[in-house]
Amino acid sequence: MILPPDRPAIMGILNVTPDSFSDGGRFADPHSAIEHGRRMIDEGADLLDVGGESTRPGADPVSEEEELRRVIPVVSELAKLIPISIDTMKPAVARAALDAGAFLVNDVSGLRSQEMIAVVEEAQSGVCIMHMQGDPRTMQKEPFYDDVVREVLAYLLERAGSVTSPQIWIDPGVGFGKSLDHNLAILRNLDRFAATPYPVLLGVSRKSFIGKLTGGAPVDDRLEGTLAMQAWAQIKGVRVLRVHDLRASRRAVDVLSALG
Ligand code: HH2
Repeated sequence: MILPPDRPAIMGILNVTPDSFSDGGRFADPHSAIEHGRRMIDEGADLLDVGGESTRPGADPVSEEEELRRVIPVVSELAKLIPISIDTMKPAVARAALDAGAFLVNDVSGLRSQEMIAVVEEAQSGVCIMHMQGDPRTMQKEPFYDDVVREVLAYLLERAGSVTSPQIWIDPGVGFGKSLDHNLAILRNLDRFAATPYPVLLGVSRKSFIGKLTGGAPVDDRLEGTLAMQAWAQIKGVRVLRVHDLRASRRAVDVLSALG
């Protein structure tokens, strides 16, 4: 897809899962997921990110069969209406979703798997490479870096060099094997990510670090914190914002983009 030149694209989050950290269970059946996707399109989404496996800290992995059952009907239907990315760590799910009409693989495991690289290469699809230290079950136990910004950036650039996809996005992976201080260091330095040749995607929506910075606000009460951080990301040159709250995010982006 062609990214808007004058504002970040808004990627609506569509979790077809019973256990995602903020909207788990709300759109777990394909019918309600498709309806929610349509609502996000009406509210100004530029693309939708369909996922069938929660990656929240401690989440249990889902079988390939179950993940396919959750996401493929949703991808097939919504790809007729809007660009779709598939949020998966499984090469077979990525391949099936691309066949069903998705244009990009959002791989939160950051193209660690040769098989995933082969899927993207063969389809010449888009890919978003996200950085994660460890895996979802263990990643928040004791994340450690000498220099988080340098290490995450180096990882993303190295992996981006491993594919010839026509559309490569990078994502520092806020909350994925990172402490509050690690997240803040990355956010302070977003311009270093934005200075690479690759568009930067960022997901801060409703994440736990926003709860921590707002006196322990619960997950359904993190909108102001989310919008504040997304505005900062927009100013720092982020090209794609991954969001739960479509209408509010789109309005905030449109107002800020009026400044040019
Ligand atoms: N965050 C989540 C999932 N996928 N993909 C990218 N590229 N960047 C992110 O920051 C990101 C992501 C986690 O959020 P969510 O989908 O709301 O929850 P869950 O993983 O529990 O389904």
